[in-house]
Amino acid sequence: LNQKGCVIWITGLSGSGKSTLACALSRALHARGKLTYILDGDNCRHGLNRDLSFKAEDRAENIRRIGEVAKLFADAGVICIASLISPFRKERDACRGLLPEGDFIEVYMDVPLQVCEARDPKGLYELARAGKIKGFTGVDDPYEPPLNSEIVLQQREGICDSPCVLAETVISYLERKGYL
Ligand code: GGZ
Repeated sequence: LNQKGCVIWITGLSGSGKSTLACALSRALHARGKLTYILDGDNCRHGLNRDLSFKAEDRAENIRRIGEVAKLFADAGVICIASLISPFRKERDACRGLLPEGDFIEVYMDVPLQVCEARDPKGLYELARAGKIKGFTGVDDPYEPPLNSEIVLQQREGICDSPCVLAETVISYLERKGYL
């Protein structure tokens, strides 16, 4: 396997486009002959993390476990794409600390709550506003935006790039840093 592993950690609110970017990025990397693996928060919650709720300590544990597994993939030379809300700075930084300098690439989906809420792909914001889901990130649960992400993908109302364009931004970064 002629590739260097790393972790691309995509953080942001529900509906900010994390999973969509993960998918587009994975395809673009496959097209370049690279081996990738996506660890998606929502998917992992059906298996590895099915014992975890959305209360703060369980979210922290969700982040920690995904960070540890991502590290294993990176050690094996895979480009591991982790996409989960990961609302806490401290836990994201702890995951960064598991990897050699440079190998943890944080991508912040900088999308205003109003834009995510207008998209509401699964109708979860509506349920949260109606009080049918308690502790929903951005509504009545915190999200701590990253302060020093390697990549910030800013989307604004009416100014949203396609997933392919966003993926290309990440690809360019990986090229510049010698991962591709
Ligand atoms: C936030 C929730 C919640 C609450 C269910 N808060 O956009 P989605 O639907 O498909 O992905 C979200 C997913 C969040 O799981 P993560 O593992 O990424 O979260 S964390 O990193 O905070 O542990 C959302 C859905 O689960 N979902 N309830 N209360 N998102």
